Amino acid sequence: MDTFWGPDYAALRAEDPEIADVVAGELQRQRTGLQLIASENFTSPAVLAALGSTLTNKYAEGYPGRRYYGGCAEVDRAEELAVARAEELFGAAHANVQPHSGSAANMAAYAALVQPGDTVLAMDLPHGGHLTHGSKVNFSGKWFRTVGYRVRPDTELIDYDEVRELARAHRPALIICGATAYPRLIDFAAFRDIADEVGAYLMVDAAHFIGLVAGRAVPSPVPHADVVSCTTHKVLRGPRGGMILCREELAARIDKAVFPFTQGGPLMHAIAAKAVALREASLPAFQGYAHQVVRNSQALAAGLAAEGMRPVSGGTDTHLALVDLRDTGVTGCAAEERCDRARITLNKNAIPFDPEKPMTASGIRVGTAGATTQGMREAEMRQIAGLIATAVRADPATVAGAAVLRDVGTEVTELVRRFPAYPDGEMAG
Ligand code: DSN
Repeated sequence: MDTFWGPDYAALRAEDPEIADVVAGELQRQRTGLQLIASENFTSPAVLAALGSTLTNKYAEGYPGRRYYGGCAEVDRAEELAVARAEELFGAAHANVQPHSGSAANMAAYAALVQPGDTVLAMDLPHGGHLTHGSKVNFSGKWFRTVGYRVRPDTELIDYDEVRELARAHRPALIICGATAYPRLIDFAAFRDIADEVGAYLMVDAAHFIGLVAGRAVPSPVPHADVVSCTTHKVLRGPRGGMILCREELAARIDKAVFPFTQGGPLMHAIAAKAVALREASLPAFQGYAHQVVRNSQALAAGLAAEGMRPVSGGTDTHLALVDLRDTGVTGCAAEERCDRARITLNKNAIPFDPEKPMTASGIRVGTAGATTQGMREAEMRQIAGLIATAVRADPATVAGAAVLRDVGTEVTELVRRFPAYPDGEMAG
């Protein structure tokens, strides 16, 4: 019963050398560079094993015990374990682990809670929200009447007074909080109070910070929200995918909204991998990890501030920092490119009230989930802050700047060699 037919890189190399090169090249990139994208992490070998398993072959439309296909006994066990582990870990009455992604989870949550044309109040994308929070280029902005709230210009914190005023003025059916580029804690109780005052549902998009909730490093939205949507691949360190937690009364509506309304067959290999990640996140070591992610983020933000790169809102309470580069005279776009040449992967990001277009942006976003998985701590974060600052100020169009970026790249390679991602994961073939 312990036979395992897992990833066979030698077979991939023999059958499809072009894709084998991609897989090997990406592993090499992840191993030799510094990964600071705030929404990424390094999954465990156990998660990868479940992802690369024959569960991907199985169709299982429906839910455990009520599938549209035969042969689902094994995958039923995987989904039951994932659901039970999610409910236990987050203290949620109900979990749905089938959403293929965070965006798919959000679409299902909309489908369960509101009707096209209803008013939705959510955070403006340029202030840290997400495409699915009402962007005009997304279903959310096309099918719903969306109203955006922002951060305050002085503190760069969510303007709860504005949220309440907008809620009173527009009477939304749904209020969404949760963000992709907001470094501070969100006052879920305040949002609950506002939602109750206007009779709206409250949905918390916890995609970014659900892993910190699992590790007890930040407060949980679950007691306050009607629905919590999330991803499983960020700080939570699972496979790429989504998940929804909700109150018992909404369980049937959420399940129907995921399947059959917005999705067909679930990705059973991904669901098994979610179960593995949820178990890992329930272990005591994960709490230490989550707290270290936040300490590292704070150390990185402080280090960048010391280098003349201002953290938006003055710092961070979470796994990410948003950094205003205007004092350096370098755009977010240029900074991303320069860091990339120096083997530092991060992303340009709009800052609140950004004078630049989104594809140029005045800021960068950095996150510490991956580096912390590698074992880095505050001392390395201070070193990384110096490396980022040096890279951002080095103009690759000049001979001197290009040399500086090469030197930073060498230092990055030496740093990550001390903290290898996948140290035993040699590629075969
Ligand atoms: N793309 C994700 C992020 O980087 O935050 C959100 O969907």
